[in-house]
Amino acid sequence: MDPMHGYAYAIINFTAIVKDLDGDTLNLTWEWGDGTPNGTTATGPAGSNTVVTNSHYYNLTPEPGRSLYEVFFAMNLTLDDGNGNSVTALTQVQVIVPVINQIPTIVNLSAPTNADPSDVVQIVAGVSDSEGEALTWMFVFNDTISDYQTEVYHTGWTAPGQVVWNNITHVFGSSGTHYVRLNVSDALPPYQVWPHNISYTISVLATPNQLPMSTSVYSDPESPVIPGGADSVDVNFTLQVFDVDGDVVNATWNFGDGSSNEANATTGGTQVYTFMQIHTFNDPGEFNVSVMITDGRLGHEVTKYLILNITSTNKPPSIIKFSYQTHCPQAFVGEQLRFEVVLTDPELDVIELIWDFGDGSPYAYHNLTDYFDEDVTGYENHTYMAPGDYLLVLRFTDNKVGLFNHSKEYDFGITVVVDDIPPVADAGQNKTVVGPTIMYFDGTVSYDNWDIANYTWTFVYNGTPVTLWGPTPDFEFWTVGFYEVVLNVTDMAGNYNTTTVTVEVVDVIPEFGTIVIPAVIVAVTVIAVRRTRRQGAD
Ligand SMILES: [Ca+2]
Ligand SMILES: [Ca+2]
Ligand SMILES: [Ca+2]
Ligand SMILES: [Ca+2]
Repeated sequence: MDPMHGYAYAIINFTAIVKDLDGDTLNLTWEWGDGTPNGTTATGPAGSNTVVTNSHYYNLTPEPGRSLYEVFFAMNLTLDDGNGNSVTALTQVQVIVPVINQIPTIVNLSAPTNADPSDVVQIVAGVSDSEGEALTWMFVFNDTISDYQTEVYHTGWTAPGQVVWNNITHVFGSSGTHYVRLNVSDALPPYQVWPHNISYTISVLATPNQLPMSTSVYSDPESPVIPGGADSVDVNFTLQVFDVDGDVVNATWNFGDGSSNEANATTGGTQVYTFMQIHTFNDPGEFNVSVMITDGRLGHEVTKYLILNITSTNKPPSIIKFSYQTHCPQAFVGEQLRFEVVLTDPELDVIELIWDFGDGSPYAYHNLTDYFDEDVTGYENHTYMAPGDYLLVLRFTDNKVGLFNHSKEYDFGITVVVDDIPPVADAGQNKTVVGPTIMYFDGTVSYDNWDIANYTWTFVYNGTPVTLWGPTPDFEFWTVGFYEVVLNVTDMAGNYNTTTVTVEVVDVIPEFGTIVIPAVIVAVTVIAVRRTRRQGAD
């Protein structure tokens, strides 16, 4: 037997009056009727009424769910006089089992008050019994016409008073009121009767679940405007939702601008909920704002749309100044030109600038951000490699949408020519100097319509060719003689021109110069040279 079951017992005292007409000694056999071994006693010579007593300990096993009930035992007492004479007397022993067994208690029986007929509905049932006895559960489903389904469950022994949960699921299948009756008993058949069979009934209204409902989506402001100078506009959205079944309603917002979805949810119930979202739009345009609401049931998705038109007062950028430098009114082939453009934008937006030099060379791309006093400047160097008339195009935009056209263009015609004008070489005046001395050449008076790229001075000194480079080279003459120095001047385009300057190196200054003015100049030059040398020696 389960230890929880407990036990009871009864000590029954028996008294019998016996007599043997022959005065024999009597042997008594006590059959207790409970299956335990018989008891045996004996009398002395029992010629007259003799009182015999005995007692028996009846072990009683209490039965589940039963209180104060009677148990009967058939006790047989047999007398034997040892001479083959015996007699048996039957006595019915009535024992009342004194156990007080409490009835179980239905602690909980619950289900949703409303359910879709096709829903799998959970029915929660909890029962406790003071003795923790094994329980029999019977769920009876009734559709107001008949008990159409009965389910029976058994649960085992628990600690006394522990709540036993026996939750089940049920599909009601048809619309209308359904009753769920739970009968619970802690007794075994045939004792599953009141008061140890208790019952409790709940009702569930089965009605088809309805889609959630909502208002339209509202935006505030209705027609949002991104003000010039601002990067974005905040828009408030509202939507009211309602579910007649009290289901939790979830909403998924898509703002149509590529941003992540946002969500709202109710906490259930049949009141009207208002969903709110604040979203920041970074660009003007037409946006399809959608909200999908659902009560979580298959096919119960409801979507509402709002076409939101966002405008901007942003103004486009413009060019303030365009310039470039060249050596002539026209640019030369091979000349590196430096272009400069100054732009402005009312909102100081980043300006995307594309340079198209019109000669098929790759475009140059700039993102101008470095504003100074509301202006931003772009530079680009470019060299045209062939002569011609080119159309230089600047395309620029702030990549904004707003007032006016924000894709702008600026054209500039530029003529590029080949430099075919040679430079003019000038090697300075012929000179007569007293050797030894350092002769300082000066070709800086040479000029070209573009630019001189190279100066080369050549002469023969002591039978050896000498080459000097640069506009102002120098050479130390020791040997008296008459030297013809050729200056070759080459321009950036490779055109060149030559000239000759003579240097006469003498021992002494001639007393009389053939030409007065050159002699004076030479003298000045020499003095200057000597002064320089002395200073160098100091
Ligand atoms: Ca009980
Ligand atoms: Ca619903
Ligand atoms: Ca702008
Ligand atoms: Ca030239």
